[in-house]
Amino acid sequence: MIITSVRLHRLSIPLVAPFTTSFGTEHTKEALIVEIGADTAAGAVTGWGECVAMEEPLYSPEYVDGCAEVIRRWLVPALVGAEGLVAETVAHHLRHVVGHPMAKAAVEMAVLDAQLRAGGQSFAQYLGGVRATVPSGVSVGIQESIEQTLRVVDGYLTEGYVRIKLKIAPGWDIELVRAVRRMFGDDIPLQVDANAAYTLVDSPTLRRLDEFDLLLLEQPLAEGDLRQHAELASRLRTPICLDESVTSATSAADAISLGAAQVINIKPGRVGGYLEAVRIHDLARAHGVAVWCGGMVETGLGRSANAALASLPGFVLPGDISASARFYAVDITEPVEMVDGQVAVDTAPGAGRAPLPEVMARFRVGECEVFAR
Ligand code: NPQ
Ligand code: MG
Repeated sequence: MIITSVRLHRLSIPLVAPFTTSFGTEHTKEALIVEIGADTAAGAVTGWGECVAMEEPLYSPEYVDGCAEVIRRWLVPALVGAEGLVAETVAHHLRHVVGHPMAKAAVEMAVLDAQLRAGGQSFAQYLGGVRATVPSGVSVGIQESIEQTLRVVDGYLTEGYVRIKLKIAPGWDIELVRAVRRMFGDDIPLQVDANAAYTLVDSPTLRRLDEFDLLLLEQPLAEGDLRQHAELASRLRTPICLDESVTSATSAADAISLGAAQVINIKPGRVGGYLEAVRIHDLARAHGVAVWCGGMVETGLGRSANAALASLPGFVLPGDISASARFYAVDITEPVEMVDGQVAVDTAPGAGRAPLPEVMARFRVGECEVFAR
């Protein structure tokens, strides 16, 4: 294909409730959507990509307005002149730019979406999906009280979510998990996510989680602490799952080799795109390491693409792929639905759904034409 136009859309979308993690509270989703126009053998097509970077660099070094700048100044100029551009060569054309996986992933997703729309193939078909639906888990933010958390968890279980993930932080961990287990029993699939809030000094506290039979403990230590995660894993029975630490197939291989990750949370944005996400899936599967698809509070665009990824055979644990309604009263695409604990994998060409212009207009806080031929 040849890229004929690139437009960035900055949106601020209200959340149904504030979402609090160990690193902060979000009231809105600060979204960045990449729209690419391309000429292909099948004619002119539009491709859509979603950048998952947050408003502030608290989860990872990237942040949404920084991503827009990197896309505008360095990524798009490196692609517009490329002859015979395909999604499979986007990462190669962008390799001179150090880091910025979330910015790169957004651009690659838009190119892939355009390519698959032109070719009439869905994300799931292209990526190698084997399931028509994926089990739907939900991530529960830090609440005002344990009682409030129990009410929120009860609501999600009643809705049908098949797995609960509790956000934890120092001082908001053992008694929380104990209360949830006491109220809902030992049979509900339950896991916790620390978003890097602990250090190895906390291992006696974290070891107390072992009595609650959790599916996993997600990212207890800092992003760069692979060796420390391996040490912690040797002290705990609960499997360690890495999120922030896995930024590429290379770091996934390091984590597996070191014994730092018994499970891996794959987020396409964090690792530079859906193609690298599939490579991590393949690597983990070859090593017998379970993976599941994480979430970054995506709009329906990224949410649908994540469901497609999660339909690959190595995704053996429920992901953070909840319904649009978990976060949004109004999504910018047709909402992703959860029915009987499952999210359907879209079968339409490309990412399955596209942003609705009138809804984007409602939430738009910025727009930039990066390139037009
Ligand atoms: C995680 N996500 O697994 C994250 C981090 C996270 C679903 O738990 C706005 C945008 C708020 C992205 C809060 C879930 C967010 C966000 C948390 C991502 O670690
Ligand atoms: Mg996480």
